[in-house]
Amino acid sequence: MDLEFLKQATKKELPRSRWEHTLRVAETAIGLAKREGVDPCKTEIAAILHDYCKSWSEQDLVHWIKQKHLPQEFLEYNKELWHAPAGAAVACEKFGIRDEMILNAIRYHTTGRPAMSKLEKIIFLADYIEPGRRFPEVGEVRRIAEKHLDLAVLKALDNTIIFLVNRSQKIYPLTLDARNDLLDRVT
Ligand code: DGI
Ligand code: FE
Ligand code: FE
Ligand code: FE
Repeated sequence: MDLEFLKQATKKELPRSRWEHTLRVAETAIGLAKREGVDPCKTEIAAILHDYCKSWSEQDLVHWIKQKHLPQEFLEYNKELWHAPAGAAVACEKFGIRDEMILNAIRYHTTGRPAMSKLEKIIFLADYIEPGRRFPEVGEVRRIAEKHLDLAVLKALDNTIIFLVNRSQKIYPLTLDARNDLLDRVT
């Protein structure tokens, strides 16, 4: 699949601010990929497509989750999660991407999961620390990310879980599983 084509298609699909976020995620992710010995071409494709479904209506996302037999339990959790599995399905069906490394990086970029690949961690982390992110906790995660991929992903998961708890929101079990798994790996 031609990268320029993917870029133009995604740019058309997203509002300007979300497209600019996508470009910053790609740049951040490629930097991490080079350091971590991960294929920068795969990284760029995953980054460009990661939020492809972000501006879809709730109705369209529910339709895809049902139609494409994505995990139905998503529907019981935060709507913010839905664009990630939908994005992986679109990458496969609309753009013909069959590389499971890329599809999983898109699929798990919001929730995380246990035993994430390096590419999955890179997309998850780049999404969290790209230079447009302004929340107070991001600086610490950026600093950790300069040296330690796992510790930075762990900190981002901690922060997201705390954020959700403080807002009395549900936490998708895979996010808790991802944190538990990383804790075991880093200690
Ligand atoms: O799509 P983006 O805004 O670039 O970022 P994202 O795909 O990482 O979405 C993150 C949002 O999802 C963030 O505001 C927290 C929210 N969220 C809701 N429930 C959960 C969750 N994030 C995780 N990791 N786990 C949840 O259960
Ligand atoms: Fe996202
Ligand atoms: Fe994220
Ligand atoms: Fe994103």
